[in-house]
Amino acid sequence: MTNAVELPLPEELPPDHRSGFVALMGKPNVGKSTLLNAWLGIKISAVSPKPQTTRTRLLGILTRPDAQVIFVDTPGIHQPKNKLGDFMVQAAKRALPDSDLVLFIVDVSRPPSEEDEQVARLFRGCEVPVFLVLNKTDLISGDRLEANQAAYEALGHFDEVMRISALTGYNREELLEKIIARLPLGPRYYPEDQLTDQQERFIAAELIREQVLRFLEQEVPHAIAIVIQEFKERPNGMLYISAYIYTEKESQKGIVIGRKGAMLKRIGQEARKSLEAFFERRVYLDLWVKVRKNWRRKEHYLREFGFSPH
Ligand SMILES: Nc1nc2c(ncn2[C@@H]2O[C@H](COP(=O)(O)OP(=O)(O)OP(=O)(O)O)[C@@H](O)[C@H]2O)c(=O)[nH]1
Ligand SMILES: [Mg+2]
Repeated sequence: MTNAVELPLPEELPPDHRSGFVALMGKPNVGKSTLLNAWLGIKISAVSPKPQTTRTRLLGILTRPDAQVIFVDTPGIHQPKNKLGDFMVQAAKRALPDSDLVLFIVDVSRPPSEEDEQVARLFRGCEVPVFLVLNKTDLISGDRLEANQAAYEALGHFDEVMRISALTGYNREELLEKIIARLPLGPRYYPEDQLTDQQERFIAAELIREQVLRFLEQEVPHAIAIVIQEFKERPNGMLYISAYIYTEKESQKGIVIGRKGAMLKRIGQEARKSLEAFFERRVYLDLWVKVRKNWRRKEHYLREFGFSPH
């Protein structure tokens, strides 16, 4: 009798297996998170038509027999107006030194702005390959597309330039193949069934915040933080999630709740649908609205809400 435990054999990977970290960088609202979700085939990163949707760095892991690509979704780089903005821009910039390849994602339906130039400057002297990804080609064609493309290409030296549409799928797989071909030979860093480095609670909070961004206007959605209080599976298989929606002011709390609670109900109904789709089971969602005065300017609140520098 021995106590020896039989260890599983290391996975058999082909000798030309490639892997690495691919940073998705760019100014807000160009489609970074949309592209990540499309490649993974599941929504793990919040998407909205409003700028500054993504607030923290998050990994999306794509595993195939021949490669493992670890995408790093980052907040859009912009001129920060508060401590949350500082945190977001720092989180985005920190993705650069750790990456094996960078995707500089732009919205080619519009000409470059000062923010695009700011992002392009980060890549100067960068040692890893940088691909210029011209997204949203479904919105533009002809001479305007040519002119915008030329203006983006003038922002730096790029190892690859590609027109895509994250939304329609145009050139999406072609770009993925080009990315993989540029990655170093290497092992799988994560188990094949792992999709992200974030916990389920984080994804749940983001799916709720996505609905807040969808239904509320102007500054209100940006002044929101979601904190999951309880995340439990009930014996009947239903997932029970309760969350606090924090606002910065009493007036914003009123807007989130809406007349006779109508807005909160709407947010809750839509969030429940996307939570059920993600977790593949029935969800009971309990939402509460609270105020944390000017939380985006206060270090201790940022930490409490999970935006800590490390
Ligand atoms: N027409 C069109 N719209 C797109 C495309 N890709 C993304 N969008 C839209 O652009 C908006 C912003 O998309 P996001 O993926 O949230 O952009 P982001 O770059 O992650 O933005 P931040 O997180 O704020 O930095 C959403 O309304 C998307 O539906 C595309 O290829 N074509
Ligand atoms: Mg995003």
